[in-house]
Amino acid sequence: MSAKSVRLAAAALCALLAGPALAATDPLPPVKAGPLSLEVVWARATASSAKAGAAYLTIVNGGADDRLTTAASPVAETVELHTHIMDGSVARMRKVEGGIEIPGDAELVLEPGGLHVMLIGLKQPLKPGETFPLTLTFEKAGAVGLTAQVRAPGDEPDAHAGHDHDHDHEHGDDHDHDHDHGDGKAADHHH
Ligand SMILES: [Cu+2]
Repeated sequence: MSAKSVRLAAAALCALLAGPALAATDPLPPVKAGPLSLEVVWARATASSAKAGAAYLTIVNGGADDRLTTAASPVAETVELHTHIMDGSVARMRKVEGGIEIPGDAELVLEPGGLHVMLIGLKQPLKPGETFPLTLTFEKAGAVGLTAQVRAPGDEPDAHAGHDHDHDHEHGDDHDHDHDHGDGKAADHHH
């Protein structure tokens, strides 16, 4: 190989390596299970020391009521269905007993700060750009095998893309200031 072609090859390799980090992750096609459509299945990237992670998705139900009863994934020792509750001004996670209700003819979004699939005892860090299998079992629709995409901060889907972000941010700032004199437990809320 000539020196020139080596340089070209190196440049092509650099472009290849830089590409995925800069490009937004396109969601995988929806997975259908009876009247359910399971869309934008993703998880937050985790630090190498993290023992837990969380996965999210959008469930569009074009039929009757159903219930998400269990979840499983080979990347974690235990997978639970969680929600967040407010304990005073502090958001805490809580396991959803009996599963997550999936109302008929409606769309349910599992997202940061709300309902989520909790991955406990991660066997390896969740790295941006990687995918992992996630099985959700519904009372009526049965077990559905999905592929979750690990997304970096800044590449997370926004279920509220139509909302006014500037307003949300201003509100969030006000909230922080109001609670400056409060407790330090706000950090308890990891996702
Ligand atoms: Cu949780």
